[in-house]
Amino acid sequence: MVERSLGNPVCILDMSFGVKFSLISLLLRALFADSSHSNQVVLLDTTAVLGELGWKTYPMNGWDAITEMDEHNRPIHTFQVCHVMEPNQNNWLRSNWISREAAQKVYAELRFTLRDCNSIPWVSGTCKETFNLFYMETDESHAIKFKPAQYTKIDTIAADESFTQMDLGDRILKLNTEVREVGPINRKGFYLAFQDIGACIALVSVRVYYKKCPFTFRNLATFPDTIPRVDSSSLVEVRGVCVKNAEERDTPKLYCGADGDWLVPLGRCVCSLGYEEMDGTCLACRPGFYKAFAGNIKCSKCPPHSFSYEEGSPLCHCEKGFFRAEKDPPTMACTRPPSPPRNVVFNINETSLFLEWSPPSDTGGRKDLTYNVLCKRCGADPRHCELCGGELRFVPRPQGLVNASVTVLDFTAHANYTFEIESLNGVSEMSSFSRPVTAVNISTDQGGPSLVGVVRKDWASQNSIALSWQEPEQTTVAVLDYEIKYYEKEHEQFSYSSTRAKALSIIITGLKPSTRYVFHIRARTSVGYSSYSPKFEYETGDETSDMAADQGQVLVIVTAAVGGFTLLVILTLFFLITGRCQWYIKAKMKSDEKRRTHYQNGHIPFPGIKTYIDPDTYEDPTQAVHEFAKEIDPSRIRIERVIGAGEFGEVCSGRLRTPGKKEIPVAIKTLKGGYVERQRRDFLREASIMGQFDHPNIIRLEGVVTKSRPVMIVVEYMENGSLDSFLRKHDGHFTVIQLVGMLRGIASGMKYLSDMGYVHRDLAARNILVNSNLVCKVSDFGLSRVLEDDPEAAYTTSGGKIPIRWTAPEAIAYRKFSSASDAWSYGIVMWEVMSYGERPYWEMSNQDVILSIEEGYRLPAPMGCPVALHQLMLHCWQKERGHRPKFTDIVSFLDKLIRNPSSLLTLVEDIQGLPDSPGEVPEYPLFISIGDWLDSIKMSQYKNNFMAAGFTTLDSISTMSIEDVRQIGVTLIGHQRRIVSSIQTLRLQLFHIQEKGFHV
Ligand code: ACK
Repeated sequence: MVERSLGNPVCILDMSFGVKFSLISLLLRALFADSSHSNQVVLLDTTAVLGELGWKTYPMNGWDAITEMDEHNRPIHTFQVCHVMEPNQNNWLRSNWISREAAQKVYAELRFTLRDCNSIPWVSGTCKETFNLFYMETDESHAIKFKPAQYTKIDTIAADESFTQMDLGDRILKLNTEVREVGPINRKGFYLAFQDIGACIALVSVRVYYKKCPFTFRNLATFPDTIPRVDSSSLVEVRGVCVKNAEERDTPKLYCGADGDWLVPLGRCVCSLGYEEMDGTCLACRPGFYKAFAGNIKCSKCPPHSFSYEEGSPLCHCEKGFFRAEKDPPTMACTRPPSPPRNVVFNINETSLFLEWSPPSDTGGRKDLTYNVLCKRCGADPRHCELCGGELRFVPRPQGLVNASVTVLDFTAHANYTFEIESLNGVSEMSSFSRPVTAVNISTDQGGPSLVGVVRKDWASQNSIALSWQEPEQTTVAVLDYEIKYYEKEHEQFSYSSTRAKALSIIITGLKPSTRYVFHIRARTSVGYSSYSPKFEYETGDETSDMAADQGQVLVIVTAAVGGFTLLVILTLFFLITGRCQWYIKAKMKSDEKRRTHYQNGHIPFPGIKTYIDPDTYEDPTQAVHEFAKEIDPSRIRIERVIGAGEFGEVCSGRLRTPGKKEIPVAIKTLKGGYVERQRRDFLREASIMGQFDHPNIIRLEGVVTKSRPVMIVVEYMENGSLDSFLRKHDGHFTVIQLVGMLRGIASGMKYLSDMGYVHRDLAARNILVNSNLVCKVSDFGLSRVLEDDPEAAYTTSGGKIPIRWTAPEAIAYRKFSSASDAWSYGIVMWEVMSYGERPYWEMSNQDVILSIEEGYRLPAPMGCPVALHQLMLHCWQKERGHRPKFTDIVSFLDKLIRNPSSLLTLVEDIQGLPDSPGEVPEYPLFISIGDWLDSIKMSQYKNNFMAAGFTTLDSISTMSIEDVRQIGVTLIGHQRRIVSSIQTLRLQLFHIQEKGFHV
């Protein structure tokens, strides 16, 4: 190992490097000083090693270790080799053992300069411009002898830029940086080795690191340092832990991506009772404040008549004399019992006493005011009272009165009563003070003594009771008539009835069967009413009690029934004869009607465009197939290869001959033997659908074979198979314009389908086929019926389930499939295309996908995705389905992009790096039309004004002033301001985007 200082050059070329070391050291310090790698864990950094590096060289005179001190007297370790004059070089430099630590995937970043061979005279043939990087994994951390054969090659490293003698003269430094993945490494550590085979290199620094998702706070939860998986397509799901004084609302989760980025925040923690959120932590509420619910709300001031002395109070305590009822929310002021009622007045006649009062002057701060009325009967001395018995009736009731009045019935004549009325509210029970009442004394002088004694029941039927009573024995006054009062025993307080009788008996009719009634009777005399008789309870009879009813009536009923039955038989026979044809006509009409309404239902056919007809509306599915698909003679088909397995049988490729035409390649879907009729129908259903379409971006049906076995569907052949696997196979191979071209084709096919009123329901890259010219065509028209007819089938179709990741939320939630839900799926297809067949939402579970969509999460832009395309995706994924673009808008937007390819130059990564909001992803406009923009600021009513004035693009409005807005007819000043302020924001965003070459 050679370590030496600078002033000792061994050859011209060494000297060339020597001249540059001070430059390199300065540059290195600068480079590393401002590069922050928060998601990298460094295992080795030669620029940070203070002592000797101790790396080994083989042979000894191959690589040279040069250590220079920087201005802070810290060593800078570099290695150089430059034996370009001598042939057959094989110089090795080996690092020390590097511990793997927790890494699953390790990276080595090399910085080096390399001399251009052409700039060195006389070296042609021997001089090289590359070196090799090797590694060897081992658990042994020292004393390993160097044996080149044990090392595995990682890569040949070439310089992006080499320097010449002239550069040296001009003191131009051309430093190369190359990063390589080391491994896979499963042992405890490894060595790196650098093999030179005759180049002129200075290895200036080596940094070895692995990536991690760094400890982070998100939604009041902490997430630990997490090492990504080796497999870059799968994410690590990490559960967060709530910060102090916070609790889980939905399990907080993040996913750690391969590059050490945290993705897809789900769930959250919320501050507990008595704590509020402040800068990502939960702080205790101050005294005088409280927080009664867990959640991200602020602490509130204690409500009136309550206080809190401590910090972190979940509740405020009531002041003395104030209370909180059990069901009172903590946000409510503390309250107290009400003052007594005021101004009691009464009104008495022979039968009833009406009491009325005014509400209390102080309700105690509550609305749940009620009243209780207590009755006392007093003697001549009002101090000697006793509680009234049950003889009095209160309507509606004596306690818990909501209105400030009550009617008292059945009081005794010539008596003194005292009624005490108290007011109560929800906290009266809590107060230990005695309750204030308002009392009123009333004497009932109006009534006379009771003249009626016993009231007898003579008989009872289901609906009537006959009563009788005795004539009063010794009365001095003449009885004019009797008043009979009665009510259902169970519903006493609700209502009563009364009737009059001149005689000493009465039949009361209109009663309910098997019901107990209470009766009492009083006499009306020339000097007024007597008191009521005592109460008598009698019950009406049940059905059996009417058995003795008039036999004649029974006979009439039986005769009528027999007659009715005969009539029924005659009528039935009549309908049987005439009804069959009626039924047939109706069924036929229904089927035609169904077909007709399908056109009308929410879909207005475009003039000149055919409308899709659901084959299920045909009574006979075979008729539908033959209406829309040609029958092919199987002798014209030559099957060549099996290319896959379909839902119903093999998919083959082959050739189709048509007389007078060129033979064409076709794909042939077969229906495997042993099928049941339903499977045959479902299989051919796809042909009935496909046969109705004629568009360059919809898979073309050549015909069907139904009259011989096997049953077949013959379609055009698509050389590149399905789009998802095609893209995965050709990861990164296409230009953005090519990808946009594919997307445009799919959108155009979908526009055709939606114009025809057909909803696909399973639009996904796997259901798009690609031909040899990269033309994409929509296929797979099988799923829709299964999903529509059988609610269970959503989970049991060929794919197994409703395609959650591709399906719009309203279609998942309540099966609202429409062209707008197809637009959502189209957005997902865009994402699949731009990520070369990545699985949407990666390894997240379906449940998590649904949840995260609900929470507003949307797929981020795939790497290298132009802003304009991600915008369009986001537009397709609007929650409100009416806000999603129509396929016709999508096609014209993509056309614009294709016509103006510079609009695709700005990638989402570029925008995210804009300087406005350091560390954060700035919002870029999610609108593609004036209409969307106006919708978003709730100014949709002005769409026509903008259009009429010629403002049709976002570009065009960016310079509008308040005066311009006024001139196009926005008269309200508030609306003018809102529009102009939104334009200003938009202008800023557009400025950034247009700076980078993007135009909406
Ligand atoms: O991904 P692939 O190659 O494309 O595998 C599937 C397989 O058959 C089962 O569906 C392929 N396939 C289906 N229809 C066609 C077609 N019209 N042309 C070529 N390949 C097709 C599909």
